[in-house]
Amino acid sequence: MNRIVVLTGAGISAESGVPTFRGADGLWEGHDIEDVATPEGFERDPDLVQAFYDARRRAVASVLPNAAHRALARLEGAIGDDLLVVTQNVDDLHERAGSRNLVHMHGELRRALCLACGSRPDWDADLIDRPACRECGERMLRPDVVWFGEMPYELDRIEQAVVACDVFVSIGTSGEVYPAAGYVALAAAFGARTVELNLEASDPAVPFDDARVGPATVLVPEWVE
Ligand code: BJW
Repeated sequence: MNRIVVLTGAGISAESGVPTFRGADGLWEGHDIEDVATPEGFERDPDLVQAFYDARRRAVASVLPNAAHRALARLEGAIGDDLLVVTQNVDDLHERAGSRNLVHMHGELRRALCLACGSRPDWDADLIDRPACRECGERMLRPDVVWFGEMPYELDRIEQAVVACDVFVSIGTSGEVYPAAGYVALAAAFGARTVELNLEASDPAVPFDDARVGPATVLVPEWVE
């Protein structure tokens, strides 16, 4: 058995037209991270945060998966559940490309989270309009995304897969945000071969066995084939 865990970040969706977070034209430009990606920012100005995520939900709906997303879906088609894709992205481009064994550790734009009852209904409308929760009827919906200081989703499942994998591949992530940034060291400590595919060489202190530099739409299909 050849178990593979692929961790993806904003870089895999960049060539689909979704801005990355920390690039020169990064998404945070014009917004302080503290204002739009923390629970405190949401408490201070919920309308600003809902409008920010409504705009991103609409932007993602108008773009398409690229060759990198499709290559990972092909790999899953070939090896099935021996591939787990762990994405930090809140877009749905992996599933639209055909990936099914997938964890959205930082949540999903296409879901809302009800602060009253905890349900996570599918949601594609604007949240700034303060719609009622379909489960409990309260108007306390927020985007179902993981902000700084909040616990990412499915950490047990991810860590079990990371320690058990033979190959760990990091695609298009800056490695600045934990716990995701720590998975390469964890995989290496448990004997996995580690590979990075990124537009820019990342921190040389991070222990990848193989680091390839270039765009995801070129490197990922090459690595998969
Ligand atoms: C290409 C490309 C192309 C471009 N082809 N490549 C001090 C030390 C350690 C930790 C902490 C600390 N202080 C605070 C913390 C914890 C904090 C954290 O990590 N902070 C750091 C900033 C220091 N983490 C948290 O709070 C997390 N929760 C947590 O820790 O809970 C407690 C806990 C305890 C113990 C165990 C487990 C948990 C929650 C983090 C939530 C992050 N949320 C966001 C927003 C999500 C919603 C949204 O999308 O709006 O997630 S922030 C943002 O960053 C988003 C991303 O998923 C995440 C990572 O960004 P990513 O994907 O790496 O994007 P970029 O832009 O940084 O990089 C893009 C990369 O692509 C670059 O490398 C480019 O080169 C490359 N690229 N084009 C290939 N074409």
